[in-house]
Amino acid sequence: MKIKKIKGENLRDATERVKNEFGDDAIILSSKIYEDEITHKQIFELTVGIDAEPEIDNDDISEEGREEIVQELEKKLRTVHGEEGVITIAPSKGIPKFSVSSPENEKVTKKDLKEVIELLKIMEVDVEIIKIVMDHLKNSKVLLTKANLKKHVLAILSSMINTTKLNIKKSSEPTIVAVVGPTGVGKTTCIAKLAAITKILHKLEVGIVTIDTYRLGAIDQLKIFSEISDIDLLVAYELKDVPAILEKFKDKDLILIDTVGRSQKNRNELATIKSFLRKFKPKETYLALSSTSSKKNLFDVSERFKIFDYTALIFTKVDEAVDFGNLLNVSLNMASPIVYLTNGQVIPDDIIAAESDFIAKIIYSGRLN
Ligand SMILES: Nc1nc2c(ncn2[C@@H]2O[C@H](COP(=O)(O)OP(=O)(O)OP(=O)(O)O)[C@@H](O)[C@H]2O)c(=O)[nH]1
Ligand SMILES: [Mg+2]
Repeated sequence: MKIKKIKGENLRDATERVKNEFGDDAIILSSKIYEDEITHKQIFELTVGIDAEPEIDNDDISEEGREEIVQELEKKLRTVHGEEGVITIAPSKGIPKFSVSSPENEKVTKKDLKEVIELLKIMEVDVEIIKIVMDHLKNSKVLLTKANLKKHVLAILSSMINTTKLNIKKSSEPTIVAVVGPTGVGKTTCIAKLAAITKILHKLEVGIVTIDTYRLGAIDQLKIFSEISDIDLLVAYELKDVPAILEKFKDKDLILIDTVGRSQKNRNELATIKSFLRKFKPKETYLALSSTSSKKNLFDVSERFKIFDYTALIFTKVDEAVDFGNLLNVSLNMASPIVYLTNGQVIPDDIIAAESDFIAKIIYSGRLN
């Protein structure tokens, strides 16, 4: 795709110039209004992308052949999960299914592809990622019809979304999982949900450890939950408490470690949490991020929290988010899989095990259901 900047006296003028010069082929990527330094007149500038690809032509392939290739491609794109003999800590909810319902079997046009680009931009998907999606679409353009375009975009998005599961082997060693993250993102709530699911749904022994002795009321928050749900809770006030805690919880299947929320900018405070986690040696460390945060903030947090060597991401508060492109942006940027999404305050209901198809669907639709 070639990028060009077209200027005009006003928006209509600039748009007409784009049309005259490039016809329907141009995709408007962004617009800017500024004052000319010499004339002091307002200038409307449009940045446009010109697609040099030829028209999409899929006449050569029969209907049956096309369907077969589509299925084969989708099979390849889909991430395969699951391992025998392990218990996956996942909520009981089914993942909502989505349907593709365009009856037409016409070829896609450049306009259809432009609409996909616009939609992904609105959903805050990174421009670089959109380019990859479009490249994939172009590679399979002989297969594309109006009816299956959405299905293809979803399959491509899904193939780019890396997810993982919390698998527990019922063995002599407890599985230790820590959750770290900035303040107030929903770490403790998420831990309570995971603890309740592990106990109630999977009938496993679970213990919670909190190292949050800083925030007023933090211990009480978990104490109340622990009493209601009959789940053991221990507090690590100092590093030297850790061995005794591990000894007490040695028969648990899962130990969840709740950490104090800290700003990503405060290295000393993060280092203190790190020194606790070094002692606990968690098998998994999850970075909890709020889906409502800006891309800039999420990139900064996920970069600075790298000191914890986190193994997966939890996106909290998806129920409050207005779009979901950042789930893909951050996960791809940090090469880190997504393990859970949390979608509300209710314990233990509001948690969803991450599934690439589901995340692709919410990114594309901008809706949770
Ligand atoms: N809407 C919504 N609210 C949530 C979700 N998860 C947590 N919350 C709310 O967010 C607030 C903060 O949750 P906590 O679990 O205490 O957050 P935290 O990260 O442990 O906070 P600190 O320990 O203070 O850093 C509470 O009001 C929760 O009920 C979610 O998925 N959706
Ligand atoms: Mg907390």
